[in-house]
Amino acid sequence: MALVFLGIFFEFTHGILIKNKYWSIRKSLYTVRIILFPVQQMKVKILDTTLREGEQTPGVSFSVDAKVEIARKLDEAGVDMIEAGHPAVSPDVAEAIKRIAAERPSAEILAHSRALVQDVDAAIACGVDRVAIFLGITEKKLQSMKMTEEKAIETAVKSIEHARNHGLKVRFTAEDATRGDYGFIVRICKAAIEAGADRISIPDTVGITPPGRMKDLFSRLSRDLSGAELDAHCHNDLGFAVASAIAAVEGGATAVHTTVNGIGERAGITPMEPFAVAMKVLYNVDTVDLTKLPELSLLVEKHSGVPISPIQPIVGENVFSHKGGVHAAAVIFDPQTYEAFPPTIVGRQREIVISKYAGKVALEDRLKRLGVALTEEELMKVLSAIKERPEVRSYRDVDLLELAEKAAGKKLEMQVPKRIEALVLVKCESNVYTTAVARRILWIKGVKKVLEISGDFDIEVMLDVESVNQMNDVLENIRKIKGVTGTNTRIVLKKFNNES
Ligand code: HCA
Ligand code: CU
Repeated sequence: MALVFLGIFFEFTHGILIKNKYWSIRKSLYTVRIILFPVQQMKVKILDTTLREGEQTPGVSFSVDAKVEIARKLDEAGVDMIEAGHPAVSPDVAEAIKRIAAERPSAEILAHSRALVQDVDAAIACGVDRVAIFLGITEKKLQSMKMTEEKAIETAVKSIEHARNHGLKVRFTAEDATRGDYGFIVRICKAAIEAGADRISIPDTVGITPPGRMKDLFSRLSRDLSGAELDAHCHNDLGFAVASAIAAVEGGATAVHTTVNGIGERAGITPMEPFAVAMKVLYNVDTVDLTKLPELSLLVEKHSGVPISPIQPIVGENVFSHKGGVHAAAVIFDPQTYEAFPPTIVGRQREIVISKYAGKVALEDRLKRLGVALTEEELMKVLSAIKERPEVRSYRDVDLLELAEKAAGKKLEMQVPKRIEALVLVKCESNVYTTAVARRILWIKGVKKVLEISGDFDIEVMLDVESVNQMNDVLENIRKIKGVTGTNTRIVLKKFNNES
């Protein structure tokens, strides 16, 4: 595919100090990043189903208020459709859908439904814009429902017509389509379209379809079901969910189903974050506001209790950090060397980790940012001290300053604000698994250590942060964790230590 220049990203990087004995200048305050995008312009809508598919994650049950809060954030981020739940499941699911629909967000609000008139009635009662009616179409599923193909078509058509007669838009889902008989899928979908469905969902219900096959399937269906809008719903059982969703779009899908953080049945479905970023970076296709992704992710982590892994694309703690000496040096020279796209496009920042893997360039750069300039010999001393302590996973500014003072043999003043250390005592609800809460706290940026303790409180957290504002953020993030009932914070004024 031919490429054309379409995007420029400006980002602030630190200055590099170039000096000799007569002059010094600071250069390259900005990095200009040019990304090439394919010419062919695609369009795709995002349907978020965190509240329906996401609540089918084992262990997850969102409160009605949590659903309303998540739906507001999804709407703010600019998703096109919100699948708010399956009202026939339980009264609280129906209530949440009603409340979300009543807020009249910009996004289209959907209710999920079996191909049953009473399910469709439950959707109508919620005041949604659209009902998503699903029916299993594989031979096995039809056998289990004791239905012939003709009966299945009749059942689908009946529920679709019922919804249309009550003024609802309809999406028809041919459940497990990627394992179904192609001829029958086309037949039942054509009947659904004729009955009034204007969207057809083609789910890879068990996450078994690799991207190449997904693209072919959507190309064929776009041709054979001309006129219908096609949705891709990709499960992640074999790790294909993002790739197959992108392939489906290449094949002709006009909407992709996602959940925040990829939650859902079993291994979940396409996570919104990498899908939306891939659409922008690879195809220059705008979907949602990318800078909203980290906060959406945290919100869903909090309400679902499903922790984000540090290596989760886009939103994981580590994914914009560079550790290896070679990597760090290259990134300091030019971030593009080891970055697919600038972290700023999702509102995050790059970090350079100083550990036994660090090299001279990374260390010098970090010390320079602290306003400390060392001679070559002093720098090498600090570096070898760092390499002698492999157990230190990531050096903090205060530790580096201490090493620099030792190497220089004199007191050095940091030109950045002194860090704040604090101890936070955390109380949990009596029925929560404290270790799960402790693990989640450990992933919050600024948290140094987490201890499970006995006594009036359940967990003790040691913080090391740059400012009072950052301390507030950390406390806020701890309080947001499901199961945390309260915190009690003490700031460290002085420290006495027996460790070397
Ligand atoms: C389900 C099945 C479904 C439906 C997807 C869709 C699937 O959990 O009820 O309606 O597009 O994966 O097939 O999630
Ligand atoms: Cu699904």
